[in-house]
Amino acid sequence: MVRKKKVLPLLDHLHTSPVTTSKRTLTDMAVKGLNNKVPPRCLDPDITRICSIKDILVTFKCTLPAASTTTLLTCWNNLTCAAGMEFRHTRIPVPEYSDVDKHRFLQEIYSARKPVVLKNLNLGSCKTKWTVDYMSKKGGGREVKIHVSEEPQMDFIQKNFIYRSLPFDVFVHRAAENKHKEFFISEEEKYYLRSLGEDPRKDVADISKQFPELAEDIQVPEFFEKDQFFSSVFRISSPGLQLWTHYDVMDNVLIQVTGTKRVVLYSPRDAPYLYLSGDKSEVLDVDTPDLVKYPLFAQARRYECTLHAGDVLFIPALWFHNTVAEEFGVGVNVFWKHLPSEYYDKTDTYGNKDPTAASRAVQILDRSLKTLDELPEEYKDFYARKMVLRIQNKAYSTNFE
Ligand SMILES: O=C(O)CCC(=O)C(=O)O
Repeated sequence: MVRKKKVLPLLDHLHTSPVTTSKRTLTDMAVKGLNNKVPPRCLDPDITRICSIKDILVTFKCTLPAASTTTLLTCWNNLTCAAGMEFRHTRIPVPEYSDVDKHRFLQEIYSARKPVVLKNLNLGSCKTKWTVDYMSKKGGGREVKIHVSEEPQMDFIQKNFIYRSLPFDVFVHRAAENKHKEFFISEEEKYYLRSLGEDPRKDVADISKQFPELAEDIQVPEFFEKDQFFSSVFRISSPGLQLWTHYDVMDNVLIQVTGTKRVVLYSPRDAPYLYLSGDKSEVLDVDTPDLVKYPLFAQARRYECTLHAGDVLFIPALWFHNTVAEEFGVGVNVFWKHLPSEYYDKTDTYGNKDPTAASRAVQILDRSLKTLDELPEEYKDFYARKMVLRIQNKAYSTNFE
């Protein structure tokens, strides 16, 4: 029998709606989907109708007593894909708190190191003042570097966007419209501004320096000491624009001043399921992911919230986040150093370079991997597994949920 512990996460994902599938589809699934991991006999060639995905899994469970959760999930993912069923992650709502002051934030929220939505904070006059016309007038004609993309889903790894410069006032008007008379690629192109420092290689973004006339309208929640401040960044998006899943190394609050934004978050503990490339996840489409290519993604726990004008999302360092602007909107996110300064990379102007000790450890790991290459495959595999165990035993924390 399959051990209960392994099957439980799988059962969490069960869909029970009936599916009809043909013998041909089953054979295709066996060949393509199951990656030869499942003996073909579990797919009875005489079955032409399957009552539910659950029935298939019961068959798998009996036929694959030693299957890991990953293998079972792969089977399940492929079956649902092949049967044309939509994958749906369970959504864990991000908790909401109202009227939180510094004391309560530090006592109740901050120490838990989990995202929360803070409502009803005093953010100053920005919420009512920051219309398109006001922003353009006050922000003026200074040049800003923006992302321009034909597709709403921006992909940093495949780079499906270009960088262009526009005067801030022109940019704000363009970002607020759905169709453009003047454009770079197409009349429905999308825009995204992540504001930068004067010289982005040396200076951090600080709206009070780059946009002082607008910065005076916003009151940033004072949840940290002044000397911990790192940067404040404008995030202005066209309607529909989706920003890739990534993590930052500093704590931050995302202040949604106008517009509505959906944010999906994943715990740092779920990094193994996110197919990382640097600080970004390769899984671009978090709603309908390609589970044949990314089977482990089904195991990532999806936290979700929708930010409305005036909401503030606390994103603890290392929490992955993916945003979709449901309408044109202006956000400001504020990063602060929650660790002592010496932990951070002094050349980091974005808040996303790994702490120096982490970067050094990764360099040493790369050297170790090169050294392992000197061994024959069988030995390399054996010692690599031992090293992984050592890392798990020595460096994994047990101090988490
Ligand atoms: O609001 C966005 O578009 C992205 C926000 C973000 O990446 C952050 O707050 O770190």
